[in-house]
Amino acid sequence: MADDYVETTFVALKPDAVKRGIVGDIIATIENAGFKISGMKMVQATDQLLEQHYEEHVDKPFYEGLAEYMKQGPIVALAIEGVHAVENLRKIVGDTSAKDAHPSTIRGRFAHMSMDHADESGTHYKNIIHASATLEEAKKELGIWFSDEELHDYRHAHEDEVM
Ligand code: FUP
Repeated sequence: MADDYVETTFVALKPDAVKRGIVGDIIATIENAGFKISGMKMVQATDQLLEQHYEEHVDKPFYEGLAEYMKQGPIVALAIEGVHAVENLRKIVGDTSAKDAHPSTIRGRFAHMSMDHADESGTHYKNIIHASATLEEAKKELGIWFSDEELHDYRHAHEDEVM
């Protein structure tokens, strides 16, 4: 859609979301807010994909545990299109720390983990979902997880009723 405000962002439902069977609920939340799914697939993350995706974290002490958690099972990769999609999805997803996330957000609804607990117990910091932080990051991450053929251009009912 040719509109400067319409963006596509990258969302990943992490292995804990898939294993807990809450994928449908999370996708419904995103769809119910009026967003359009322009790409969706289940992927087993690899070291190569994660090193690209978490480029800024690769050298940090928590990276090894983060990568281990992200490889515990398949993730659901989503390309989500809508008005100010990057900012809106971050709002719907909630604070990185599930403990601090508002209870109306996806992280607040489905998790309560704190980073302190994860660090002290050696538990992975399971926070359900990822959404790109900036438009530049969204473009980079969509390129990592999707090929051009996997991103679909179609007219959604929301383009008439919501957008
Ligand atoms: P977000 O953009 O909300 O996904 O958060 P960040 O890019 O800051 O962090 C990426 C992932 O690393 C988060 F999902 C949580 C994890 N993380 C840790 O496990 N420990 C930390 O100290 C910081 C982040």
